[in-house]
Amino acid sequence: MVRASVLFLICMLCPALAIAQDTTPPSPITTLEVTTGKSTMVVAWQNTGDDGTTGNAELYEVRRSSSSITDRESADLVASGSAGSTGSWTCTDYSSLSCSSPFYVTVFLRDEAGNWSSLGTVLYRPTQGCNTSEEVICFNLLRTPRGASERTSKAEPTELIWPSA
Ligand SMILES: [Ca+2]
Repeated sequence: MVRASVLFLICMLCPALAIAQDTTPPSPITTLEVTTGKSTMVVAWQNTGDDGTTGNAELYEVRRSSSSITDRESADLVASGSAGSTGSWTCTDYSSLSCSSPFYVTVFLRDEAGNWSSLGTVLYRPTQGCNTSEEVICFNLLRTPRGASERTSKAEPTELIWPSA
C-alpha cells in the first residue's frame, strides 16, 4: 500500500505520463487557402488545437504532391514549424516551384503527444504560366486576421489578394 502511494505521487509529478495519456489529435485543417505565382505559393490556414479545437497544437507540416493526397505519407514534406495558437492564422510562402505545374497541397497539425490530425482540406492548384512574372508572398499577417497574400510583379505590387472564405 505504501509502495502504491509512492508510485502514485511519482506519477503525479511525471508530465511525460500526462502527455502519453493524450490520445486526442488536433482537428483536421478545413480552412486551407492556397494562392500561386509563377514559381511561388502561399499556404495559409486557421490553426485548430491540441485536442480537437482546444489547446494549442505543437507542430505543423505542409505537404505537397503531384498526385492525390490520402494521408501524410502520400505527400512530400514541404516545410514544418511551430503551430500557431488555436484559432489563429498561419501563413507560409514558398519559392522555386516549377511554372505551370499543378499540385495538391494540404496541412497537418501534431500535438505534443505525437497525435497527428487526420486529412483535412486538400487543394489542387497550378502555379501560374511560365510567361508571367506574377509571384505571391504572405502579406501583412500581423495587421489582418486572415492569411492575406500579395500578388506582385517584378516592377511593383499590383493587387492585394484576399483568400476566399
Ligand atoms: Ca491532443
